Amino acid sequence: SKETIAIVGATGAVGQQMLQCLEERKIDCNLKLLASARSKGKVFTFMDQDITVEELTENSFENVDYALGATENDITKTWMPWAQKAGTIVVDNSSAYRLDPNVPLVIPEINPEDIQKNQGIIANPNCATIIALVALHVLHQEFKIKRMIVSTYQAVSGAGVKGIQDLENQVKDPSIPSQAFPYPIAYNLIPQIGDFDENGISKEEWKLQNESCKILHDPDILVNCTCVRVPIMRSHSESITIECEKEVDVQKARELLAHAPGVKLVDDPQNKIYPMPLDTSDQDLVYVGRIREDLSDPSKHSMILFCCGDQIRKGAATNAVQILEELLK
Ligand code: 2RA
Repeated sequence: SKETIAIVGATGAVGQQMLQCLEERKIDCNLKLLASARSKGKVFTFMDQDITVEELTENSFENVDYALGATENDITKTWMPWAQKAGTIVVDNSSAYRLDPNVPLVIPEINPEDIQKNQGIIANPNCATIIALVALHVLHQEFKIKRMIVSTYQAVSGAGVKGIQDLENQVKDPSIPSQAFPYPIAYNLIPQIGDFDENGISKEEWKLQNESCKILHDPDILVNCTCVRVPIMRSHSESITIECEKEVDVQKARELLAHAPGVKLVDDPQNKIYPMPLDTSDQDLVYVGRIREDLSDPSKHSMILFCCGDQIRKGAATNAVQILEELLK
């Protein structure tokens, strides 16, 4: 019989993308769409069937085999116990459980073996982490990364539908105030994503450090990250310098990336070929380019690259659905 799968937070940017990914990847199932009371009754189509959004309540997970979580942390923490009580296995896109030692944190191209260790919850990494590590994984295997210095250029979609609306509104009328950001985002950059700690490091900046160590099973990786919100709709871009244990070989790096899972090598700068959000949006690959030796490091242990990936797809929904596919095998 068909599995019953629920999308929790079905009407948000990520929840809607999860629905599209399930259909694209032909995951035939009994689909349940759960959301807040104000979305109850909305109808979406899945596999040519009309499905009506139900209000998320304590009993929503009865007879649900798997759930894809697409709600913010505080909401996720209210319904997760209901899902666990019902025996539903959850792939959660919030950051609530990512660092919990009992919860696998998974990018299927990197550590799929961790999925089976789950005790009911598998966490989907942060979008900026997924996009960076899909690009870096093969380089870590070859050169062993000691430290990464990252600047991110994060799309407004990371702040959900409100973030998308802010950019759409302000491009037409810059006087319209932001709902999702502390300042106007059109024609601007905001070097803050999440609250700052006492060291002036934002919540988003800590995620790359903490999640990379867990996903790569390497507690020694050091990350220096600056996360910036940019007026781009749905793709995150990242400028990354890696300092490695071994001497780096840029040609070798290109060959590895050309065959790396989830990666598209887009690297011919002389011909103006490099990753850009307009090319990466609404598809699942992480584009990697601008690969070059870091000539500021005389030890030849450092290399620089630039990558872009769709935040709603590979940065969230697609990665979660890939984890679900592994669970369904
Ligand atoms: C953001 N990565 O971009 C965070 C959450 N999606 O806002």
